[in-house]
This record gives sequence, C-alpha cells and structure tokens, in this order.
Amino acid sequence: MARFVKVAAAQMGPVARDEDRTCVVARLLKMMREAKDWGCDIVVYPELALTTFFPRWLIEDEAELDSYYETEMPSPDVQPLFDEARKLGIGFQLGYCEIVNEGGRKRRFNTSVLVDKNGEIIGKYRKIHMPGNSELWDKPAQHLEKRYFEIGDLGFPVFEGFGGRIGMAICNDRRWPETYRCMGIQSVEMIMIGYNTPVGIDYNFDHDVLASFHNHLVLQAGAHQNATWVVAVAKCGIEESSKMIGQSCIVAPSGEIVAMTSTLGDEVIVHKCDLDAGLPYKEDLFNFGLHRRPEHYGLIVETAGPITPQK
Ligand code: CDV
Repeated sequence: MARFVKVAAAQMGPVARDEDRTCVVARLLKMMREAKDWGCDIVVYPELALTTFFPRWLIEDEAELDSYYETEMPSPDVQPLFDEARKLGIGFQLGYCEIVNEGGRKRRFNTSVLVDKNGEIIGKYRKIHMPGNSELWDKPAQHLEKRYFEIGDLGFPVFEGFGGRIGMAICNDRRWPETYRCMGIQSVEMIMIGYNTPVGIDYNFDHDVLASFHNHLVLQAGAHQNATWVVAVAKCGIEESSKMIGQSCIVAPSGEIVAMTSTLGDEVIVHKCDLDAGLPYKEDLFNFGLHRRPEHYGLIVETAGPITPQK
C-alpha cells in the first residue's frame, strides 16, 4: 500500500532587518494554516526563517549579534508555532540560529528542527557546509557565515516520522553530493532543505545567471541518485538590497520537479508524496548493497589545497 505524506513548502519573501519575531511568526502561522487547509501533514520553512539573513553584515556588537539567535527552541516568540501545530495536527520543519552554552563557551549553529503533529521536536540538524568567509572580503557583498556559525556536530541523521525516514540539510549543504549520500545510505525517503541564496555577492555575473539552474541541478541529482523526495524551500526576493533566488520546489525520487513556486514572496506549494516512490530505484538502479562499490573507490579523504592559477 502506498505511504503518502502531503507536504507543503512554505517559501518566504524577504524579512526586513527591523521585522520582529512576532511579525515573522505571524507569517509562518498564516502559511501553516494554509497548508492545513490543503490537508498537509507537514510544512517546511526556509533556512534561518525567523530573521533577516544577517551574515551579509559585519556585526561587531555581541548583544546585537545574539539578538538573531534563539537560546531555546521553542523560544517564547516561536511557541505559538508549536501550539498551532499541535492544535491543527500538522508537523513542521524550521530553520533558525541557535546559541548553546557548552563547556562554559557560547556555541553558535545554523540549525533546523523537525517537529511532529503533537508539536514535539523529533529531530535536529546543524548545518555542516558553511559558505563564505570569516573575515571581510574584497567582493561586492559579504557572506560571513563562517564567522557566525560553527560547523554542525550532529552529522546527517535520519529520523523516523510521518510514516517514513526523514532527513534535513541546510542551504549550501545541498550543493554537496555527500549530504544526500550520507542520508541515502540510511535509506532516507524525504530530505527537507531550507535556503537563502543571494546573487551578486562576487564578481561572477555568469554564475549569477546560472544560480537558479544550479539550485535545481543539485536538488534533482541529489534526489534521484539517492531515490528520495527532496523538499527545498527558499527565503527569497530583495531582502535589505540583497537579491535572493526563489523557485522553491518539491522533487520526486525520479529527479522530476513536481511542484515549484512562481513568486518571490510568501507562497505555499503542496504535493502528495508517495514515500514508496523511491522503492523501485532503491531495489534496482540505486540498490546500494548490490551495485555501490565504495571499497573500490580508492577514497581520498584529504581535501585538496587551494588551486593555484596556471601562469
Ligand atoms: N546560505 C547559504 O548557504 N547560501 C549559499 C550561497 C552563499 C552560495 C548557497 O549555497 O546557496
């Protein structure tokens, strides 16, 4: 019998620097109710959904920087989302910034949580592939994620929930085949990915032109090569002068996009996903046990150093 999960991708338009959590959570609640009206089991929100994408600025005042992070989840501002999820009987996946005090040290992560229909957190992931720089760079715009976040320390776990095996990744993770494969070898059936992808942060206009293509290229390849659904959700539009791509989408294990947003604002798209749709691939073309041969790959684990341009 088919196992269906009706999923909503809740794309967000820009969040202004002075937009407070109450206002943002009201937007998230509106989309959660819309998803419920569509009969959805779960709604997926973007990376760093609660605030503007602050790594575009150098923030030296620690109190100001801390104001972008949650010290607990749910925090009082986000509690209404958990309450509404429980009331409506709908799950959600939320990206946010996390501060934890461990070993007398403040640790900062770019995090997402998976919440079930009872409003209980059943999974947590911390972003591993951190793009950008830790210091200011000589480019048209800054991207200081390496300054503001540690590399995630939870691996790529897969969680039992919504009748299947669910994994999470965050933004830049989606460009790395290892992300999907780490979950693929755990027989993941649906991967949820939030993103904030600005263009114009370096001098490569040719890369900007291809940004939306590259977004779908990696999502579709990751989904198909690991026989999993992928739900990819943007925060997009022009946020504090930064242009960010949209085209949030739901990708089937065949690699086909089955739903995609058509605006750069708050928009909900829905698809009824058959979690068994990956099975024919898992049993045949991508039967890892039968065909995958990692012991023959001569695996190089060291990362090569920077490439020196040829004279
Ligand atoms: N938030 C991100 O991780 N953004 C990166 C950009 C900076 C390239 C991305 O991979 O979309």
